Amino acid sequence: MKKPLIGITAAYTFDRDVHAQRSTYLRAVWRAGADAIFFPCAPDTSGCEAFISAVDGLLVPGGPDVSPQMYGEQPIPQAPTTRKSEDLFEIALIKEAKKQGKPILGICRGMQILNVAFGGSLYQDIPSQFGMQICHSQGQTIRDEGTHLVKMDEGCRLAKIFNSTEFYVNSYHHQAVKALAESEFKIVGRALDGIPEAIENADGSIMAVQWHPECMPQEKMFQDLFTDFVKRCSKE
Ligand SMILES: [Mn+2]
Repeated sequence: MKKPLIGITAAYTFDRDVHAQRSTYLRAVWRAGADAIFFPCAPDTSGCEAFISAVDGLLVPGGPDVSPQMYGEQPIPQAPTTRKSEDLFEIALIKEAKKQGKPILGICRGMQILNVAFGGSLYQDIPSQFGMQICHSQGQTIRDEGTHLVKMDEGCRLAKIFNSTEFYVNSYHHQAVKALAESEFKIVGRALDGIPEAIENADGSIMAVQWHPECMPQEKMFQDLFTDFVKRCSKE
């Protein structure tokens, strides 16, 4: 059987002038039995069709804040760092993957920009716009330990993959889904303060989580997310 190929968006690191992505995403995809290539965000979106045609699935990873212009808001002072050109490119990739029927897995920013791509909006900053009952920005140095609980809906696709409806996740986000893109998604998992932590669409071709399962490979249930994704990408 042909090894599936997963496209992963590469982010631009301004201070080093490098397009790159964290190796944890690569390792999670490799462990699941697929190969991976990076998609650098180009200044225009004309290459997206060829990019998506070349792969079996799209992984939309973590990264900087999504520009509030993408959902019709002005930036608040707590969310200063955005790159509109990358947002536009990633949204075009997402729409092309959906058009071509290629599975999409979103992680952290990936979940947020998927929601925005289909018409939803975000909390630009959870502490100032939603509240501070639960810490969603744990220290960056320890990435393989969960710090807050997520409760999943019984019977949703992601709960079936995880074989669990309540578990601890790592958490590195100060933005979150506000208005859900209801035409595409259901919220299927939340933190105990109500912040959305997992979304999926009706046919299961798009799933996304707000935490970083790729950083917790010691938890089999989180690697199972990538195994399931790669398996769905293999079906042709
Ligand atoms: Mn969280």
